[in-house]
Amino acid sequence: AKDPVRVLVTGAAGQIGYALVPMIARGVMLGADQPVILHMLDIPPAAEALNGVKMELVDAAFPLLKGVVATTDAVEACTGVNVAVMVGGFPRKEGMERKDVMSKNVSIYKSQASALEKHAAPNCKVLVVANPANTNALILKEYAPSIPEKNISCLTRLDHNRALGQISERLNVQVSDVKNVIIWGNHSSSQYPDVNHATVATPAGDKPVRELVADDAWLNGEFISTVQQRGAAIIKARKLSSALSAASSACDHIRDWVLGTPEGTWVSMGVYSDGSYNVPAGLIYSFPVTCKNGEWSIVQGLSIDEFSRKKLDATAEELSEEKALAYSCLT
Ligand code: NAX
Repeated sequence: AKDPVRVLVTGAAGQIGYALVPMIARGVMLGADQPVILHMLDIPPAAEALNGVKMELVDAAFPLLKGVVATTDAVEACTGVNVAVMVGGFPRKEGMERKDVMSKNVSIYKSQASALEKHAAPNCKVLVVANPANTNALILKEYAPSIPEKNISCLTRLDHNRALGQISERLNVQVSDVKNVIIWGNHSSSQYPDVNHATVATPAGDKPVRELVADDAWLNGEFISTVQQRGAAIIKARKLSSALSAASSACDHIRDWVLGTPEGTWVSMGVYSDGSYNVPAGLIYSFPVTCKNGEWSIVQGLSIDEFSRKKLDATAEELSEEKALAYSCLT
């Protein structure tokens, strides 16, 4: 039998945490033959709720779950973890300035970066979910210099999956037959969901999404804004933000990273920019990536038309501004 993998979930008493931990314990994230030990971190006001989640995990009697650590101590939570899913953060409350929210998250991610750097297992893979996800991941990277930048990412897979879902609904095809959409940039409404290289599997082979949809006005307009605004639409409908879809996408992100993407398929991940596609280096930016042997690499050589170029640049611009704001909070 395989040795258990230790998976940290921060903010585990929150709503994404509540959806995510049972998925991990069922093998959705790391495979049906991979035992896991869950490490759950939250803050003292949520300690009792966190303990309730632990009780439910025990009650669910998951065969793959070999242990549960539930704690409000970041060092205890980070010790020995192989995968860290950072869902905890400070939410934007009504009337709060962007800078105040940024400042709270910068201090959280700065201190959790140190805890991870000092106590996580070597080669720990980190996924930041909490918003502002790209910039929180960047702060984490800066303050955990011994964690390779290749091991730090943020979640844009939910946006990617939303784009697949919209195409599937529009064409009335199976979502599993749609592939190679791309989310470029920030996990915010400036993101660019790009279908220029996306295809649908048909009995006659893969067909371009653009050809099948045959409605550029929709693809360049409503499709993009629907994906960009989907989070807000969920909040409007549910009075709560996306949780099950966020949790499921976080599992997809880690699973593909660890176990690899299928041949001929890429996914979107927020990763440290090396300047590919003329995206400024030094931002955590969502790119199309393939994964193999536990490492992602940015898909190279895709053509970028003028419409796309503007959108790639606009979301990069927003991320540069966020980065500057984050740095201004550091002093
Ligand atoms: P909740 O408010 O339900 O849960 C957040 C949890 O984090 C709470 O239990 C809170 O006590 C805990 N927390 C706060 N500070 C902490 C700290 N310093 N250490 C550990 N835990 C801490 O929010 P939820 O709906 O679960 O969303 C969590 C985060 O995901 C939010 O930042 C949200 O904006 C972000 N999202 C990101 C998405 C993405 O695709 N990247 C999509 C979904 C979601 O909106």
